Amino acid sequence: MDRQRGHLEKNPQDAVDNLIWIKVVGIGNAGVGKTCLIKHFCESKFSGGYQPTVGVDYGFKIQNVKGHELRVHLWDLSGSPEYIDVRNELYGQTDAIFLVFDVTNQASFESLDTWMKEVNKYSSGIHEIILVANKVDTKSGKRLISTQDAKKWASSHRINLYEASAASGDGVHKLFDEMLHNVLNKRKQAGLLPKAS
Ligand SMILES: Nc1nc2c(ncn2[C@@H]2O[C@H](COP(=O)(O)OP(=O)(O)OP(=O)(O)O)[C@@H](O)[C@H]2O)c(=O)[nH]1
Ligand SMILES: [Mg+2]
Repeated sequence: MDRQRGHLEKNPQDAVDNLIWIKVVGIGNAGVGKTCLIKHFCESKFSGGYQPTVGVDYGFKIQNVKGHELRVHLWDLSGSPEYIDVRNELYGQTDAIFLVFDVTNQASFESLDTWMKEVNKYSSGIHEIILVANKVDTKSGKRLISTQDAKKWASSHRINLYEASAASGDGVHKLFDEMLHNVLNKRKQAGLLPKAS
């Protein structure tokens, strides 16, 4: 290819250096759909089989939000109680947490208080927390937790509720986009953002 001097608009190293690193953590009971939500956000894919996350999984995605290039680091924590020590090591320096429950699983909703206690105990610093009601694609007869009950819980903890389905993709991009927007706004307010390109 015939490349002239100055052909590249940006020095690749500058582009990498300018990426804003964001750490996102997903929590909630085993089987609520954390891994599937992340997979849908990163790859727009869904598979119906259940493979429990062993301890922790990790992935990243480059995402442009409001003219800023974000390198979003997604930490997918196992919801199984046996991995509490692994999770607790990973809460530090978190920018955003998405707390998930499954609308067809009462126990996953009842565990939300325990998850909030874990977050308050082990994560430090200012971060964005949202509640995700997942699996809203399931038939209405199977849904056990209403939007109203979920909203009530979320507003009592002063956090936003998002309804989503990792299976159909409904609501998935909205929840991640708004979460990342809010993280950026917080950084901006703290004077920690470079100028958008
Ligand atoms: N119908 C439906 N099923 C879903 C949805 N999201 C996930 N599932 C299914 O729920 C099961 C568990 O999903 P995972 O994403 O592996 O759950 P997890 O929260 O990561 O579970 P752990 O890794 O064990 O903590 C799988 O069989 C998925 O196919 C959804 O939105 N709708
Ligand atoms: Mg998982």
